[in-house]
Amino acid sequence: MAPPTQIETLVQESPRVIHLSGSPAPSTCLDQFGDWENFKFAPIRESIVSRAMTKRYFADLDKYAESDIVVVGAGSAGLSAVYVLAKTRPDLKIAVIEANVSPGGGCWLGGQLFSAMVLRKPADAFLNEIGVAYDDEGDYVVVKHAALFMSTLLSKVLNFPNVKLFNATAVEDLITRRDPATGELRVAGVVTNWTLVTMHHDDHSCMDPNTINASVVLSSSGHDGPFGAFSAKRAHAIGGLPKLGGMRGLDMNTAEDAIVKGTREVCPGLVIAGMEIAEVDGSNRMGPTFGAMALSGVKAAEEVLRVYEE
Ligand code: 48N
Repeated sequence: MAPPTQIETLVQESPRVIHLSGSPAPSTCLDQFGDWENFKFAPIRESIVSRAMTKRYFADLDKYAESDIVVVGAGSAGLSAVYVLAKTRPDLKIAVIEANVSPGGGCWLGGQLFSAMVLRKPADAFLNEIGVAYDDEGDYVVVKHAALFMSTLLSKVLNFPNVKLFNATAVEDLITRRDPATGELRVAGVVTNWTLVTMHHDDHSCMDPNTINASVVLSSSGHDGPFGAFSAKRAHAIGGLPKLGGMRGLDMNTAEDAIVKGTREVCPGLVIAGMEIAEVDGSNRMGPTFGAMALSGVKAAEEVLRVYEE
C-alpha cells in the first residue's frame, strides 16, 4: 500500500484548515470551528435583534439631526471629501446621505462594465493616502478593480466615529434661509426621505420628509441616475444659482482639470464637487478616468472647511 501523502499525514495529525500548499494554516480566529456536528449559535430573541438595529438607527437620526456638514451622494467625489474632512476634523459631525442602498455611485467599475480603473497622476497620491495598490504606467496608474478602490475608501470612511452614512435615503430638497439684510439665499441643511418614498410622491398621498440642519452642505450627486446633479438643479430652481451650464461632451484632458478647479461653493452654504459641478459650469465629461473625482473631493473638503470656519 502506498505511504500516506504529506497532506493525508497532516490531516490525520491536525484536522485544521489545511492550505492548498499542504502546510498547516497559521492559527486564526477560525480554529475554533471544525466540530460542525455539535455546532450551535448563542441564543437570541427576535425582538433583541430588532431593538439592536432600531435603537442605534434612531439614536443616529437624533444625533445627526443637527450636523456640522451634510454630504449629498456617496460616490467617489463625495466619499473622497468625507475621508479628508473626517480625518482633518474629527470634532465635526458629518452626515452622508446616499439615495442608493449601496453607496459608491459609479465607481464599482472602470468603464463600460470593465473592472480596471484608471486615475491620471497626480491622483495616485490619494491612492497612496488610503492604501490602494496600483500599476504605475507613467502618466497614469491603474487599480486592478474599481471595487478595490471603492471598498477601501468606504471602509476608511465608515470607520471614522464622526461619520454617519444614511443610505437608501434621498435628499429631496434643500433647507434655505434668506439673509435679512441682503435677501441672499443660504443653504442650511437638507430635506430627506426614504428613497423609495421619494420615488413615489406622484402616485401616493403626501408622505412628508425629514430634515437635517447643517452649517455646510457638500453636494456630489453626480451627473446621471434618477437624481443626478440634484442640488445644482434645485438651487437653480429656487434662485440660489443663476444658471446651469449643462455637462458637455467627452474630453478627458479638459474635463478633469475643469472639475477639480471648478469644485467650489456655488451659493452660500452649498459646495458642489465631482461630476455635479459639470452641470453647473458646462464642463466636459471625462468618461472612464477617476482622478478628478478623488481630487475634487480633496479640494471640496478644503472649500467646505473654509465655508464652515467663515
Ligand atoms: O459616482 P457618482 O455618480 O458621482 P461622482 O461625481 O462622485 O463620480 C462621478 C463618476 O463616477 C463619473 O461619472 C465618471 C468619472 N464618469 C464620467 C463620465 O464622463 O461619464 O455618485 C453620486 C452619488 C450616487 O451614489 C447617487 O445615488 C447619489 O450620489 N445621489 C443622491 N443621494 C442622495 N440624494 C440625492 N438627491 C442624490 N442624487 C444622487
